[in-house]
Amino acid sequence: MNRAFIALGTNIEPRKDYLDQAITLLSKVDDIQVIKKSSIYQTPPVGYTNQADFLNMVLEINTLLPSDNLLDICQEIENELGRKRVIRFGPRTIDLDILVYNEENMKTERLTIPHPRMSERGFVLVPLNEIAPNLQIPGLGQTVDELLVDLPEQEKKDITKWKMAESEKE
Ligand code: A4P
Ligand code: MG
Repeated sequence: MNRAFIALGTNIEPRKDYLDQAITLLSKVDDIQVIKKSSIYQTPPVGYTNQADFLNMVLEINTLLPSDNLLDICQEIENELGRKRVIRFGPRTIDLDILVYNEENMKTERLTIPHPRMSERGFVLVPLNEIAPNLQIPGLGQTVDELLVDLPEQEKKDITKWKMAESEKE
């Protein structure tokens, strides 16, 4: 059994529905079990800032799939949920990134693990720290909580736990 962490991000409404649907679709795959879910966080956009705030969260999964097949599944789910690639780092219905896969430290044409930008990103480290603070990030020699402590305050500010507005609840 392989242990992996997947980051989810969305900034097109209905954002909460996209997160829920992505988790449902992942859970439906025979060879994937969702083990842990972080809270949902509201986060200001990073990279390309002229876009709406994101909801981000992180999942821990067990899977029998090799990492490249796991990426296939992530991309199929992105496509199924209407992901369009218009602007790099731009608005998206759903983004599923593989953060960590076992102790792998690898780079192929289509897959880099650990995710190359994860250690600079509050929107990844804050939810990951909630479910796996002691996880060692392969190749970095640091745990998630150590990376988070080292992250500049600027990257963490305005990241807040998200609660659905009363008016949006069914
Ligand atoms: N790829 C390589 N390694 C991986 C991996 N570990 N997991 C390749 C997933 N994919 C990986 O990704 C481009 C290519 O990366 C894929 O074809 C895959 O083969 P993409 O999802 O098509 O494009 P993208 O999402 O625009 O690029 P990427 O690299 O995922 O973007 P980032 O770096 O994740 O940035 N601000 C906030 N607050 N919250 C966010 O979630 N997300 C981004 C996207 C920018 N700003 C954000 C957020
Ligand atoms: Mg992506």
